[in-house]
Amino acid sequence: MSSNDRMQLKNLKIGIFGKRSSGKSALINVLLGEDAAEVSETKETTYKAMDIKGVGAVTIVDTVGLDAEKKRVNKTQTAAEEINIALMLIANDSIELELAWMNRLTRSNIVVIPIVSQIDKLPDQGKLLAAAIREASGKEPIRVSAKEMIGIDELREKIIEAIK
Ligand SMILES: Nc1nc2c(ncn2[C@@H]2O[C@H](COP(=O)(O)OP(=O)(O)O)[C@@H](O)[C@H]2O)c(=O)[nH]1
Ligand SMILES: [Mg+2]
Repeated sequence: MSSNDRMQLKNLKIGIFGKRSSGKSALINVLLGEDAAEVSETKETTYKAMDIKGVGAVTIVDTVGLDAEKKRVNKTQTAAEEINIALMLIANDSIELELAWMNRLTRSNIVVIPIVSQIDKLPDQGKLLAAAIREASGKEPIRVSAKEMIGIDELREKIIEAIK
């Protein structure tokens, strides 16, 4: 399926990727604007409907951690095959696994949006980490904090931009 074909799909799917406890579920909650997803590790892939103003209904696909056991990561791989846009959350400076996934997703014509998450925990609000990701991937990450509601509007705009 080409990138363009994917965008024609009525129900757009946005996958959330990242290691365990990188803040995937918490970010979904703030994107949804309500406590719809549990802020804890999910056992399998979960799907949540969401309305983005000006775009319409999208499905958010919450995945298990990229660093979970192989069997469960395989489920994440399956989920990756049906999405249009990927949010890749990175919460610390060990970024090799995420970069490898970003490469694979991009090669499958999926729009990847890198995100430095939980920036309220980082001394420089994630600026150094964002620079390292930009250097390695050529993509400028969005720095977010679900807890402090930082970068959420910017992320929403980026998603809308990706859908257009
Ligand atoms: N300080 C801070 N903690 C966060 C943030 N996002 C998530 N957390 C906490 O980090 C832990 C893991 O978050 P969760 O969303 O369950 O991560 P997931 O395993 O990737 O879905 C939980 O205790 C959250 O409350 C954030 O932006 N800032
Ligand atoms: Mg989770």
